[in-house]
Amino acid sequence: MTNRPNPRGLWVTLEGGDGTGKTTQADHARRYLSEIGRDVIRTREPGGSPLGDKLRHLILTEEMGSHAEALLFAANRADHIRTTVEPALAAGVDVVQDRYIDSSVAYQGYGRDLDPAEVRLLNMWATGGALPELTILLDLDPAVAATRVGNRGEQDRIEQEQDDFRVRLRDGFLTLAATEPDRFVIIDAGDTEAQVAGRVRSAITERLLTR
Ligand code: Z5A
Repeated sequence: MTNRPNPRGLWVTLEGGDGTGKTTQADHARRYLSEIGRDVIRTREPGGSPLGDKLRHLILTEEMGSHAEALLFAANRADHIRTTVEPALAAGVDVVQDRYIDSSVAYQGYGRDLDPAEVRLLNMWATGGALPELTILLDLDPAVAATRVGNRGEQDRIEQEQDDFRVRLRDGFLTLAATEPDRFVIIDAGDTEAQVAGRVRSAITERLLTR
């Protein structure tokens, strides 16, 4: 598959607002990489490690200010990268990851009241500057995404945010993608699951061929 063999695993993150289909597409991506004969793990943030899972529970259930929230996401990420993601990549295993630094910059920065540049800096410090080779941004009209999430029933603390937050969030993600066009691929997530999965596969294949 690769024309220049790379001993490190491929690190792919999926980003976007809630309800854009990241979890669904992370499953497809993991299955695709496995089908083409690659070792792959799937992970997520918040969570992704034993400590991360504890922090996930705190973040999603406790009321807290923006600074505390940003710091807990960064703490989760620092642990997740060092205990799960980096060891896998170093062993040649691909990592398909649901959310990463871009989620913090978009949610805690563009969506809330923190400075996006400061949120990015905090997270780059926490992770030693680790960035994925490919970030797939699933872009979807916030109203459609809200309908998808609403269909699922009970919502967590962050999912209960209002419409203007979701619009700021989407614009924030698109700004991030425009800033790093080599890392990001923007995919229209409004089509059927199978169509979106096809686009995700193409983005991964292309990245494997050019690394
Ligand atoms: N957060 C943050 O603020 N800062 C950070 O740094 C990080 C996270 C890392 C928890 O995340 C919250 O933390 C999240 C962001 C914040 N809050 N919000 N809101 P989470 O991982 O628990 O939740 P999520 O990332 O938002 O995932 P989600 O709500 O489950 O959405 P999703 O993974 O993008 O979508 P999905 O579960 O794959 O699909 C949603 C539904 O749509 C489901 O019923 C699917 O069957 C359906 N679906 C999927 N694809 C399609 C298509 N193509 N057509 C129609 N229906 C579809």
